[in-house]
Amino acid sequence: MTTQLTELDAKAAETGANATRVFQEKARGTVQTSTDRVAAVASAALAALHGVIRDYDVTYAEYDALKSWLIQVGADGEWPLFLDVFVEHVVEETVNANRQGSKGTIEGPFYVPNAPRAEGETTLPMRDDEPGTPLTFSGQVRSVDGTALAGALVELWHADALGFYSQFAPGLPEWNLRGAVVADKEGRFSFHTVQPAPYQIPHDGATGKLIAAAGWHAWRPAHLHLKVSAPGYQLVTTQLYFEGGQYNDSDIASAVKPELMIAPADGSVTYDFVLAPE
Ligand code: MBD
Ligand code: FE
Repeated sequence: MTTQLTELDAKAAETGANATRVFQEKARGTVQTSTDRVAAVASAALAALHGVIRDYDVTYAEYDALKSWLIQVGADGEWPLFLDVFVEHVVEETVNANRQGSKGTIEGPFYVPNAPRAEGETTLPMRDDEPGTPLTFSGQVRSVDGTALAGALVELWHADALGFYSQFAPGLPEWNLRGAVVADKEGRFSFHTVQPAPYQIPHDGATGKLIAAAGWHAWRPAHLHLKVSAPGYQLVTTQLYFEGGQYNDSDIASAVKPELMIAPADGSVTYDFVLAPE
């Protein structure tokens, strides 16, 4: 007998394996880096770790616990999750410190390229009985000089009302709650979807075990993920959060910014994006 799995059967190791595979597919390129820079960055990273060991008088038992935990992160496929939750926010902040236009924030581990695309307006792919409060999200894409960017691409992906992402949890249609709109002549776009729920890091993987062992909570606030791009402009990867949402002030991934708040009224909300030239 076969049993139909649902998203509630999600296992950290399967989610992690999917995230690892998706990352390997999109990050095939290697970066050209000089030996000087590798030596400088790797030495500094190791020196920072050596400093922690000295400062905290780390024992052999703790060193061995670290080793087995690191091995488990890999076995669970959770490097994309762990790094995006605890490290990516500083990379994003550093890389985009001087970029004009809309605020960005981290991409996270659950973006998949080439989602279904429509012109101007779309309803995200969803199940007939998709749970959740309906949400219409629309806006305009402009350049920093105010010009409307006709043909800009707005990609949207988010968790469902139970907090799970399609292609990473079982039982969900392939492109559930993932889609893209090509902005119209006035740079306008509109998505019909449902509000996502907060996202909880899986308990049964290495990342969840660290969170539990440290007594932290495992939640990200409810959020929409977006990528906005147009030829000749710098792509913005960002997220939008719901004003007053639970965990907005304690996001485990440190990715909430005050510029990224939306407050839907009567099921609708608008948010405009501003892109900087390349
Ligand atoms: C998410 O949904 C997410 O956006 C990030 C950054 C990490 C884990 C899950
Ligand atoms: Fe997310």
